[in-house]
Amino acid sequence: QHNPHWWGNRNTIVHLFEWKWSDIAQECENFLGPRGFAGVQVSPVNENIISAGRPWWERYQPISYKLTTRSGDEEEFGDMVRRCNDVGVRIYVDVLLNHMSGDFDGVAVGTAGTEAEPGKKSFPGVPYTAQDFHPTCEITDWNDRFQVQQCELVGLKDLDQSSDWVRSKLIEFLDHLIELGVAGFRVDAAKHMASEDLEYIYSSLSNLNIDHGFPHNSRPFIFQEVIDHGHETVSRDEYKDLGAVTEFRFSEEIGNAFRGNNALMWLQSWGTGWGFLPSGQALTFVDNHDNQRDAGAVLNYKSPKQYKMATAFHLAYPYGISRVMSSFAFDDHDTPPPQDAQERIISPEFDEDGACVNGWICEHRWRQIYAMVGFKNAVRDTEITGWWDNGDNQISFCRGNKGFLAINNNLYDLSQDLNTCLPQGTYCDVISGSLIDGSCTGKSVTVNEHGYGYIHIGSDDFDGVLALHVDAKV
Ligand code: QV4
Repeated sequence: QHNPHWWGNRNTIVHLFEWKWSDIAQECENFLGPRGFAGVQVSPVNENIISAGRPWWERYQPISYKLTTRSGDEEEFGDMVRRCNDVGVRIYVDVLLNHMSGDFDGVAVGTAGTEAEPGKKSFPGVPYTAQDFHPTCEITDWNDRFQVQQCELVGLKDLDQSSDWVRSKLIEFLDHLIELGVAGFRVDAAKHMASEDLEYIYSSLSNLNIDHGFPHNSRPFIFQEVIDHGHETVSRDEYKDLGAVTEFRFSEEIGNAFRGNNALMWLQSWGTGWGFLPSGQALTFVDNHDNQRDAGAVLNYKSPKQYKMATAFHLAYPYGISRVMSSFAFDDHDTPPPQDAQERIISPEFDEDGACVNGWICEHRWRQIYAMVGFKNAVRDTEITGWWDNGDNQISFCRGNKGFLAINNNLYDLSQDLNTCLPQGTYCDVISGSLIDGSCTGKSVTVNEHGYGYIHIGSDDFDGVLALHVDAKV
């Protein structure tokens, strides 16, 4: 279940973290479809516990499988899926199969109004009772398989996926989403579930809904959250044949490289050469909603120049199933999404350039990022050729004769003739500007009959990247 069911030549997923369904529906129609995005990962859809201050992570504490959250209800969800599919943008849902909510004093009321007593492992909305869960214990040793898979991840009540009842409820929930037209799932905390149990669940799912444009016998796309930095007892390899796996080493290494801890010249062997999973099994990202909040190597929107360079490389280099992050501004781990005084999530608003203004970051609307989504579509199915580097932090390469990327992460200028591999002509650099009505608002590069062009990226240029492709020929 590794096929994401992309439409046409599209090939980038965006995670619209905490967005409301009605806003995503509009975003599909107004922005993602026209810009060639392939799909959206949406936040958890099922009912969750209500935590004081409404941190984003309350949505990782389920109360029932009713499709009502702060992002909207079932009707709005269904409407979003249909409208996004209509413009060729797939929906992937973040699903919580590992656990229900953590402890709560007394009776909790979820976002759909369902009551539960998590402390007693009682979730009548499903229903689940204590016997559907593993006995309570804490994970203290992350290399102890029993603890990782049968104890409670941060105290979240740990479902027993070997039980027929639990399996049937999980399958029913996922099938309901398939019926509504989704293309697949991000499986949260997959590492905390036995791969045999997941295999049973995935293989029991219905085919995708043909009424939403999926071919007969299409299997749901699965990508599993397994954090494996290497040498872990529970490894990514146990899951990779069941579906794609989040490749966290990609995120860490790309952050390291673009923070300057590792010369970019080494990226020539990026991918399996770095010990990453085979391309078709790897879900790749510069940052995700968890690790963007951790200090460390991982880059996020707070280091925009480096972040845009890393994203350009991510989307230009042919490796992995790419996902870009679209965040809201945060100060700390618990910052809630933009919300009003009644704690309702607010809709993103845009300025005249299309950038988000009211607490939403919308990296996917940054020109340098959506332009690379277009680049990736334009160069689809080409190989990497013509690698060049200066022995340090200046690199360039071609994608067949369809695209060319150059990056300068040195503190001096990149100025020289380079092989772009492109047909003769003038091309618009889609990073510094856009091609509008046949003229380029940024740098343009003239490519001669041998495919060479003069490339300049100043060390103090606003962006450290230059990208040319055949769909942006002046
Ligand atoms: C607290 C204590 C615990 C204690 C517990 C019990 O910290 O030590 O056992 O109380 O009383 C929130 C709080 C957390 C709290 C917990 C339970 O932050 O402090 O525990 O709730 O009340 C998200 C957040 C978590 C959040 C959780 C549930 O990141 O902070 O916990 O949602 O709301 C590992 C896993 C990996 C996981 C990653 C975070 O291998 O699978 O940790 N990633 C996924 C999601 C992530 C999500 C979960 C898993 C859980 O990407 O966003 O956690 O669904 O690496």
